[in-house]
Amino acid sequence: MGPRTRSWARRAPALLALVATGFALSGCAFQRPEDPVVLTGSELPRLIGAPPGKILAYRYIQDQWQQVPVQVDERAVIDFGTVYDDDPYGVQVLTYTDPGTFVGPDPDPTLDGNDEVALMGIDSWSRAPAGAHPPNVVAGSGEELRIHDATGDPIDTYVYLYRQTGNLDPGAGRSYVDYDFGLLSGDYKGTYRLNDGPNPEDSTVTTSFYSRHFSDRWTGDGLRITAPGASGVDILDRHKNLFAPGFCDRSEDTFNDAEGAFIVNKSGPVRAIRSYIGANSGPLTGRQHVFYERREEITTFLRVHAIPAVMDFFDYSPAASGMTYRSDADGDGATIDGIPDQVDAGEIGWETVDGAQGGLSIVHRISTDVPGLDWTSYHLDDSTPSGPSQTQCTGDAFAYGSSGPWINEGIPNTDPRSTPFYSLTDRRTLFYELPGKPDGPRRSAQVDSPLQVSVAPHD
Ligand SMILES: [Ca+2]
Ligand SMILES: [Ca+2]
Ligand SMILES: [Ca+2]
Ligand SMILES: [Ca+2]
Repeated sequence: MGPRTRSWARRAPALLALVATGFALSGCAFQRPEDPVVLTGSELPRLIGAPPGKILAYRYIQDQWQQVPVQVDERAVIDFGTVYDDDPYGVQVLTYTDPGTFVGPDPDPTLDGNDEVALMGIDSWSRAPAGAHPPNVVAGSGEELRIHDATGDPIDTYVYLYRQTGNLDPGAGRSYVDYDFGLLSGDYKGTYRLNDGPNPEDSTVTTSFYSRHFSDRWTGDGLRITAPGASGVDILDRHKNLFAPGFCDRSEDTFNDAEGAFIVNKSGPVRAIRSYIGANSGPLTGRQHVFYERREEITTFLRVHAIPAVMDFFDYSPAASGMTYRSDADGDGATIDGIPDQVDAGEIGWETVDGAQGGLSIVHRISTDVPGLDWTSYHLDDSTPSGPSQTQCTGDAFAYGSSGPWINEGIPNTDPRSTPFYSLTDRRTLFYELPGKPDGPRRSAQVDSPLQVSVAPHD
């Protein structure tokens, strides 16, 4: 019995269980169906120079090659002025490109070192024997990706990338996520009000596990969990941003109302990307959403002069009533019902909300080089908010389970156009779950320990 056969024999029960139940009961990457594998072109030397549409992914399963979805997202170093169709600002960033925005296409239309290649860990399987390759691929182009889950099963899984000689769809005829950027004014480059919003949208993201809605650049105002067993009602009033509770001079509405621009809007097959900049006197302050089938990563890049504080929170809708809110600062939990609760605050690493409406796990990570920056969390559940600190600046008149990180002290300059400047990014990773299944500690581990990939030539 050779090593490969032995490896297969060890794996077989897990694989059979997977096939039989459709659930990830065992077997490393299969335990993490939420999680992607993302590589840069520089990690895939045999594919450098290939047109993105020619890159295919395969898994090797029961001695057969099976195509699985893969996506190339091109990136380039651009000047922020380009995003605004303006002269250079002298500040550059490596970001996704988009022919549909003023960022434009990547100057190198092939896979180059800073482009990204994304696929899903669950699409990996067993190791292919040396010499085996799928039909219609360029000789010497195969890259073997070995995927390791440091949080789970020690048995690794494999997926293969090739440059094709044919014209197969890199999505393998599937799409895990559908993003419809619906700018109401019309074509983005022809109609977007770059200097003075608002710019109303009816934009949606839909997967088999959730849907999201956006009605302007900074206004995320819809969230339905459609995982098996979830009711699918819209539990979100608003994703909100303020300096302080009830202080309405700055909010996601005022951000929308000033200058701003999109960097990228891109849809599937593996993931969708929505990224933009412009928040009042922070025209380079931006937010990037990356949507996968069961997971969404929201990264907010603070790039603004010194500000007194900032909050980033979800205000749920009355339809979230009955759900249980928890965080790692308050494990007892509180019912979202518009009736005030005592909830402990702190530097929350995760929050969960759970009920018949579905499950949502949210992992928070703030990274900054601001020395000694302290922060806490915010919570307000009150259907009849009153007093200046409970003024609802945006959205409906109610606070249902309003919650999220609150940097409640001054933040020095983070605008790279003036020096010195600090960096501060806030990443909120959402996992869309079956009712009863949110798991803050588990999801935190997934965020902190991504699926590990090692690449080797496969001939
Ligand atoms: Ca590039
Ligand atoms: Ca490129
Ligand atoms: Ca309550
Ligand atoms: Ca509200």
